[in-house]
Amino acid sequence: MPDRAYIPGDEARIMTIQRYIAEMERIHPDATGEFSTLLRNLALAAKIVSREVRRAGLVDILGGASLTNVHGEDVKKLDVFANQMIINAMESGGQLCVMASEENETIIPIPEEFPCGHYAMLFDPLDGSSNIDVNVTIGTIFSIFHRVSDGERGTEADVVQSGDKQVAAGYIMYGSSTIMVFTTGEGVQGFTLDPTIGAFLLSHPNMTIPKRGRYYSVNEGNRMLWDNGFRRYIEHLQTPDFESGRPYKSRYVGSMIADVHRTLLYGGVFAYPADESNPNGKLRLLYEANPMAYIIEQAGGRAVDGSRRILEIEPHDIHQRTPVILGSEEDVRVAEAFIAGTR
Ligand code: P6P
Repeated sequence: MPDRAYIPGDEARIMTIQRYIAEMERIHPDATGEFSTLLRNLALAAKIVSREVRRAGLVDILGGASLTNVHGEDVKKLDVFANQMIINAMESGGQLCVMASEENETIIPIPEEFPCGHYAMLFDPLDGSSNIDVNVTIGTIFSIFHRVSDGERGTEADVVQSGDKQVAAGYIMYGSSTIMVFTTGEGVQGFTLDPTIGAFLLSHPNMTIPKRGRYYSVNEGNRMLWDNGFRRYIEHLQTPDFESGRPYKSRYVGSMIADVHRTLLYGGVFAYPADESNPNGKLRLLYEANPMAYIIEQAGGRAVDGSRRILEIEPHDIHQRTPVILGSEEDVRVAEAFIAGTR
């Protein structure tokens, strides 16, 4: 595996996502190829969604559809397209027994005409969709489990599992470039789409998050709604103390993928804590918090709900919410101390 990013002209060292998956299969003799095929199909869906996101402003796909999703939120046409594209790309492959999506109230069964596989996948087809019309970075988040049910078809139990049981998780970010970042439990790899050849190329091998950063990322419009401990934590970050690198810089896109990706690369903390209007937090545990927490922990960081690891939370509902504080380990532990009142 190359130990540095791809350099143009360095063709001999091009590592496409296909070659990477094949390499992973080769070094895991028990690999059946089913998981590899699943990742390849997901990469294909990502390329198609990426193409539509890039064209959105040109083919009048912008603007709200006359639909709302299960949460009563105005669903943009691109959400609908991305959701259906991913379902179409994944349901026929034979690797999945069931899916679940932010856009669907209940599980998405695999149609009878297709074989049932050994995996279950949850996804947020287009996270940050409120930013679609203003051309701000959005993305797809996914979380993959082994199935646990043993019937003919998959069930809700296959997707309502704790984050520690994920076998893979990641995101595709449609930003200045399209990048697919994922983990299969052996570190975090980033692949950037080269649209001229339609291939994802390994651009960020073995991603690790700095142990501490200089950025915090939170919606400060909720400041008066936070509990006292979290508010004191943010004030701590804003208090000048040049020896300890404070004040931190504030960065907030409003698309979880963009804010988490920057935190992964630069360090610091991203948070959407509980507040008076969102007592359980705003972000969804199964298809937003869990996959991002798996990525961050695999990169050497920490991801909590304020008092425990997100990946330990025992879920009860596909769409349940959780507070999220994730990022550099040292930064998150300081946040936890303020929330616990020990600082
Ligand atoms: P707010 C986008 O709608 C999203 O689900 C996440 O991507 C993002 O982190 C959060 O909500 C933004 O929420 O309340 O700051 O607009």
